[in-house]
Amino acid sequence: MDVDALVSEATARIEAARDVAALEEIRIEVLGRKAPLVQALRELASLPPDERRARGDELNRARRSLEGVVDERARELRRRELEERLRTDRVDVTLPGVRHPRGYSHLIEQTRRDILDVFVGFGYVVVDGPEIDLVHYNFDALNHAPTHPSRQVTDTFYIADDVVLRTHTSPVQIRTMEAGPPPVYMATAGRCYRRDTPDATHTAMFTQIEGLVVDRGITLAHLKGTLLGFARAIFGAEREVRLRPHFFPFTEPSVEVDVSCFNCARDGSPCRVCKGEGWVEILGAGMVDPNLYGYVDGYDPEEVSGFAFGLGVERVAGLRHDIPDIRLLWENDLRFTGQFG
Ligand code: FA5
Repeated sequence: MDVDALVSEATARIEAARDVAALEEIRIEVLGRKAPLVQALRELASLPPDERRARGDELNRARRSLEGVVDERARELRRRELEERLRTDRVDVTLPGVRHPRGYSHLIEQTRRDILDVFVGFGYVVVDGPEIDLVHYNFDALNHAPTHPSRQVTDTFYIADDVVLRTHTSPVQIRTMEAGPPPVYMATAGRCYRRDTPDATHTAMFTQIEGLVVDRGITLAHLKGTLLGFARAIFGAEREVRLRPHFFPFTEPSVEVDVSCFNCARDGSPCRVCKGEGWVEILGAGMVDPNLYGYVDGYDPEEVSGFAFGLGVERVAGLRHDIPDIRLLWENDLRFTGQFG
């Protein structure tokens, strides 16, 4: 074997290797177990002792020389590959980033939270109630006469003779009083269902927030003060409220509550929010009818009194954001909902 020729041929091949993988193939051919040079080293032992040393020196030098060339080439190739990667992987930090769309709460949910936050701030406890409820809670225990029109199948979704999709959140008043003695400072929110024909201010499914306070010495003045605080938190610090007589079966006296218009100078000129009235209706309320205490234990109308109120979340959202038709809130067109994200 001509060792010099082998070394110079292998060196040329190693130096010509185009990448790390090709270099590794060549390394196995010239320095691997089956390489002629390595075989020759293995066969040294069979040589006569006087030839063995000189041949051994020559072969080992050749091997070390080739190992050095391989190492050198590997370093060179790795350096080039790194340079190439740095060149092609370069990040242009001035390019616009990729925007990852973030989720957001639906406007109904945002409004629900804003309103509940106000009452939590007043110290109310937030409770939950079932959307499918007994006629007992939805109507009977709320003092609705057996002939009350809202009980009719044309107004209310019945699931069975004695089970309805609740038409309001007021059943939670009775459930809360059943659950424990006074004092009560409770707020609840949730979906309600009515067979109303959909229009700009009505949908068959909508969201109400209900409040109930029962304690010693509670008067209509407390109700008015509470609703004034609520109106100012939600519609602006300058707002006033006014109570107008109304009727609900479960409150006596009952009132409808208006908030002073937050959109106009209130000088009678045309206004799309209050229609020039200066006032906007926001909710129904009243003093808890003492009859209701008869449906629960531990509430003595001689000892305690209370007020309750209920409002429509979609209507409040519509007023605050100038939404002309609350059906938009349920259509879930992202071009609409995205404006409140
Ligand atoms: C009630 O439901 C009473 N339970 C409120 C109440 C509670 C009074 C406690 C006294 C004491 P009313 O039917 O007016 O009242 O509904 C209250 C609010 O729910 C309305 O002002 C309106 O904002 C909303 N609402 C009622 N029906 C619909 C509907 N079909 N679509 C959207 N919102 C509605």
